[in-house]
Amino acid sequence: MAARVAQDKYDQLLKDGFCVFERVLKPDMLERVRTVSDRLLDAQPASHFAEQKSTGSMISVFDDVFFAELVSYPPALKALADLGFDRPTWSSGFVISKPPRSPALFWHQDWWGWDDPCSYEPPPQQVFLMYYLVDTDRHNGCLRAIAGSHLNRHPMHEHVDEAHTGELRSMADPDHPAYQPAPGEVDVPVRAGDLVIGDSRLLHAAHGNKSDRRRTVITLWYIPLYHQLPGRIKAYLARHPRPDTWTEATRGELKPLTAVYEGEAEPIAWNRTPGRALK
Ligand SMILES: O=C(O)CCC(=O)C(=O)O
Repeated sequence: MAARVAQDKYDQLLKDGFCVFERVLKPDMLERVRTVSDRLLDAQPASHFAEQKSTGSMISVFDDVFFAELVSYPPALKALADLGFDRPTWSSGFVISKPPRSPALFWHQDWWGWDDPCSYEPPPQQVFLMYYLVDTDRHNGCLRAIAGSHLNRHPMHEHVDEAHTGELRSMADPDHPAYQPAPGEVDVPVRAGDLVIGDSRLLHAAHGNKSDRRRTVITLWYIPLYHQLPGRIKAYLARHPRPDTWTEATRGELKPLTAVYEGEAEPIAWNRTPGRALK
């Protein structure tokens, strides 16, 4: 990628909180990701989708070690390196799929280290890499974002202080403001195989899926500047419990992406609620 284009994407990530890299998943890899994701989705009981009515599904990628290949997929690591993140680590990921004719995903942000002052500075602590497996638009549930909300307080913050509550996931109150349009929101439609990279502090949501087809996204969480983070955040990330089926991948292709911390700091407390320091 030309240095100028990469710089523009980096600037957009810092200013707006997200940017898009086109056609990152090659057709054969896209097909393999679809096959594995569909298999996991087809194996879920109906109760899973009822509990996740707004999200659609929430299946850990640790359920299939195939995803280690996606986590270490060279074109994705190249996109991160183009942004200047050439020593990222990786923590977790999910298969999030909206069934046909399903409702909107609530507004939320995903950062969990709000107690640390670095959370109120521009460089991203954690980024999502989202791969949509079908072309998306307003009709089938594309991503929505409130540009700049990773650094600046927005009225929506008042409504979704506590992210990902069971009530929001199961859509206990469909009239809750978290499901409504938000001032200044933008749609982020993409083509299957494009890669959306975004700051975990960004307020984002998704339109409902009004189509007859499943709309799946794979969200993977990376720590782009792990080596620069405070010890207590590193200590938290370096715990990474993983199933036995991932041991070989962790020692192999995931080794360069695995957080290691040898300092004395205690892991930071998990806190998903932004503090008043948000401008
Ligand atoms: O379903 C979507 O389009 C977005 C998923 C999401 O918000 C997330 O993974 O944090």
